[in-house]
Amino acid sequence: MLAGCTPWPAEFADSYRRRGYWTGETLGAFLRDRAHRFAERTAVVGAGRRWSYAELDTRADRMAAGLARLGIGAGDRVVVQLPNRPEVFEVAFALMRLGALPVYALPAHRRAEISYLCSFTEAAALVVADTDAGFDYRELAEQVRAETGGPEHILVAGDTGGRAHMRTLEEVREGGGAGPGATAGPDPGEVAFLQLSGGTTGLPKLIPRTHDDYLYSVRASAEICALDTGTVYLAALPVVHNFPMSSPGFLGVFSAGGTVVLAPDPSPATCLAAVEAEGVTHTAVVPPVAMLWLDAADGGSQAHRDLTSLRVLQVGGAKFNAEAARRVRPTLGCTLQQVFGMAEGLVNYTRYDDPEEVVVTTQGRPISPDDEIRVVDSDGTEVAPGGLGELQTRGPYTIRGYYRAPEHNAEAFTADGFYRTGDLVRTTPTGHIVVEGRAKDQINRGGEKIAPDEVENHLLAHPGVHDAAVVAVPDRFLGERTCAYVVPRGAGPARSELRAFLRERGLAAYKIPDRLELVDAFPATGVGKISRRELREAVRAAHAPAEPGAPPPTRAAARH
Ligand code: OOB
Repeated sequence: MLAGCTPWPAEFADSYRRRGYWTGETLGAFLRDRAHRFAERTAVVGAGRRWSYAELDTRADRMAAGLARLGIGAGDRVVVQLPNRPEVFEVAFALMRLGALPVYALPAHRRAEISYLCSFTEAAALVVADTDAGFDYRELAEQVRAETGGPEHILVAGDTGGRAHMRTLEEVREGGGAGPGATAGPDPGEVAFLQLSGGTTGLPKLIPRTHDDYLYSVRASAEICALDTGTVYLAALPVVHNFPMSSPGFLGVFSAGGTVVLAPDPSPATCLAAVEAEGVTHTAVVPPVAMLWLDAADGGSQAHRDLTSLRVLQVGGAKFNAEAARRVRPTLGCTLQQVFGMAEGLVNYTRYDDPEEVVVTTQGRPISPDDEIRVVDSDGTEVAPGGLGELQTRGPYTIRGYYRAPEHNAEAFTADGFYRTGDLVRTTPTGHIVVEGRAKDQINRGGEKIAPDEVENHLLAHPGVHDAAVVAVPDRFLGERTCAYVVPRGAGPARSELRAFLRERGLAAYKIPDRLELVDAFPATGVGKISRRELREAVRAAHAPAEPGAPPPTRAAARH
């Protein structure tokens, strides 16, 4: 296995193969097989293009040959930051056919994140769009180059704008010739790509997923979601995220021979128009987006849309409020499916034949009979059935360790290989999971995950900041928003200056605190050095949530 990754112990790997979960297929071979079976069917629609399965397959081969000519090959890491355009599939499959690893970055990431990804993975190339949603990714790539001295190749979907040291994807593809050459292809047990974790510590962790483990979750998801050649799936979220990639996502759709429609943004105006125009049957969104769609369809700006083709709305990434969940069927006329997943592996779905009450009040049950689930208290002891505790899991598609992170792995995984999800859950007698809260140091801003530590470190780099604590504040729309409490040094910076400072440091916009509060001091928390986490708890307790309708501070908080 790729250096810096933790393989499954042999007895587990053998058993997952014996049980038929790991079939020995690579993602490159998977696309080839579908191209044979579904050749002229439409695989992808987006950015004004429609590609058949055969066309996507041929393009991926040509792109692979072109990338190989640049010297990109097995084991190389390539940071891919592309919006929802068909090229993202071409590039991803090309890299995986070569045994090179896409490292998926979100379109929202900026210099801080991309520089980190490029240097941490020692990336051989960075693939970006020219411009998207008014942002110039080529400039970002130049800044990353200037900051990190790498990567060697910058490849642009679209136009390089005359930058001599960048190549367009078209040039790479055209320079490649007909096919991939005679490479044996990667081992199906190898890591196929690296995905970003939400992160709980200062820097995001990378998640290595193998061909075998990932394709199992894809096939099983496509089956649970009953996808077939008639499926038209709208990718409303960035497809590089695990949810629209594999739960069942575009890969599940390819698995079944359906069509993926790429939406450039998740707004109701864009997406509900696409549902009507393309006859979309399935789609996946995060809770705040679901709420916008519900309001737009329910007498709002998109009330005139014909949404009768829509069969399933998946909602996941953060807890979907039961009241909003109840509105899905009457408003959109489709089935709700709750999805509780994580890029580390485990994915839970409510099933289509679950009673309505289960669908609106639980976050589903695991994909696999071999997903092992354990709910434990703070000592690591299993709680009684139905009790509240932290979810730990291990199974045929859940990683055993992050990439190049031995110290973090020692904390994030138990000695017997269970992943500590950091989610507080309880299970129902039917085996469904209800997510009740979080034990981990992470903020979930409408599905976008933020590590408070990472933002605090950026704030602390400002000379006018003495101390900083970033905490979640409840929010009816996003679930949570971020608030940074800052103790200034001397006169201290203005709030607007701090925000500008974070932007200049190249932090993605969703990580910039929604609220900034300047305070004289943080609450005293006893003697000695306290952890950042304890500090955040004290700060949270000292400042009652300001959101109207939010729960009152707890008694412990009121004491401060
Ligand atoms: C998905 O993946 P990630 O890696 O961005 O985030 C995982 C975390 C979970 O540990 C949990 O804290 C939270 O996001 N989460 C949910 C949830 N789905 C994810 N919390 C409550 N209810 C839900 N339905 O977010 C992801 C990956 C694959 C499929 C769906 C979501």
